[in-house]
Amino acid sequence: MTNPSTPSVTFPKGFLWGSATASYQIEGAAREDGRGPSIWDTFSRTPGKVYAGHTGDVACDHYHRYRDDVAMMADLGLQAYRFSIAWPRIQPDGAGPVNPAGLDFYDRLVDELRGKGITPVVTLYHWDLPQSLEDRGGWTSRDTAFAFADYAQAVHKRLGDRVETWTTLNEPWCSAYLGYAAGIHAPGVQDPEAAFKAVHHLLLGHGMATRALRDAGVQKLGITLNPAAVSPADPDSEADVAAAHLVDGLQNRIFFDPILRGSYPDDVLQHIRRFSDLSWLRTGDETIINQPIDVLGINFYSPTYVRSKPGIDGNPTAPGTEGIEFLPAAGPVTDMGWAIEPAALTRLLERIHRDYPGTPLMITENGAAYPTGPDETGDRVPDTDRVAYLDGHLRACHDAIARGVDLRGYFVWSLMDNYEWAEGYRKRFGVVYVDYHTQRRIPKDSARFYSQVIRNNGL
Ligand code: GBH
Repeated sequence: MTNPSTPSVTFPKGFLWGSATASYQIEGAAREDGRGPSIWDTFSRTPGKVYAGHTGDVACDHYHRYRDDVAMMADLGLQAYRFSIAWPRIQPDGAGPVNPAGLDFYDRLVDELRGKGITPVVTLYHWDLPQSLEDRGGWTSRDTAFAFADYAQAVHKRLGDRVETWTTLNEPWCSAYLGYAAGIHAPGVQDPEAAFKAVHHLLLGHGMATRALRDAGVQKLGITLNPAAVSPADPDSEADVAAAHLVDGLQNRIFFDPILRGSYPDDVLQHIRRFSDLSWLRTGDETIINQPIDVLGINFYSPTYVRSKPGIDGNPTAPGTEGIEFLPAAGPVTDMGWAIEPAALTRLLERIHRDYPGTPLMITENGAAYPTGPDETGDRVPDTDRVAYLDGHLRACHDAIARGVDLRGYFVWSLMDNYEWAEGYRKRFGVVYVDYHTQRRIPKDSARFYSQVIRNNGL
């Protein structure tokens, strides 16, 4: 661990330090106070979809323990907390009148945070779509974009006087491709055209909600993406470079370009034509998507390397990538099997800064799964590997800033161990350990390390 008296790198003054979670991953209380079912309730109950049939019914029971959790955040010295709102608590059927009891919870949470001097950063959508909207087509339906904008306004109406920073969507790539192409996330659909429609309607929903919140006076607005730090396995191979360009198009430019430049890239549209007539892309849509944003959230975990390998099957998360191999990690990996390469984060941030200049960036998620639990004393969780991961990636952020990237803050994923989607509770991303039998929280060594980073504004 670093010596607090000699921090070797210092972040800019005002750099924002926080942690992140998401509603379905921590709240539990799945049937309380009028919450309706979401696609994750349905998916997690479908046999074979989630590890050991785990559901978010109880999760970290944060819905009931939020006061203690906020006190713990304050003890750790967090300056900001990024959490998401469960749409099915606000509109149990995904549309129509709001459920005041659902809004009450976030009202209490926001007040609790502010009372402790912690800045709330709200994400409106982190994957828990009301099931009744999915029954009407989910994100493949244009109507869902309109529904999302209505929902965003309802939440803002209640919390807008106390929440400054708003994020529309978390990782629309995951919603669209994992949810509708690979089918490994809710709603479990496997249809490339559906995935591209979902991308578009998610982006349209982002644009409509952004416009509505802007009109309502919000001044800190953005979206969180999970861009791939994709590189060709052999930079001297033309075929590998072309493979990386396609993957960059499908994961990165398909989001960055309409949001920040006002149109989808031609090569990406051309690619999508293999699966769809694009009739869902209407004149004017790209203008709606292209709303000015104040901050672009970046979630980063691991790099991607691809190479051309004629004959190989496509990656199910990237429709039309037949003949492209996604290389397995060569070096050390986390408990998810994801490769660790902090320099890839620096590269990614520099690339975004270069190709899409002018938008302040924020790391809205970064972290690692490791299984470490309490030692023999029962009170300490010596997660040395997570400390090393965070240390490396924080230095990578600092390197990017030193090279001119306008990076404004960092949110560790995650505050505490939680429901890791299709992996259930078996993967632990928290800097705080959660005992799922007792709901006891134990700050891991990484939490203490992170507290010290915040105190020093550096490491
Ligand atoms: C984030 O997703 C989520 O926002 C968060 O809720 C989640 O708990 C956290 O990260 C940890 O997973 O999926 O096989 O194609 C990150 C999702 C991780 C998606 C890396 C792409 C590449 C491997 N991304 N992943 S694969």
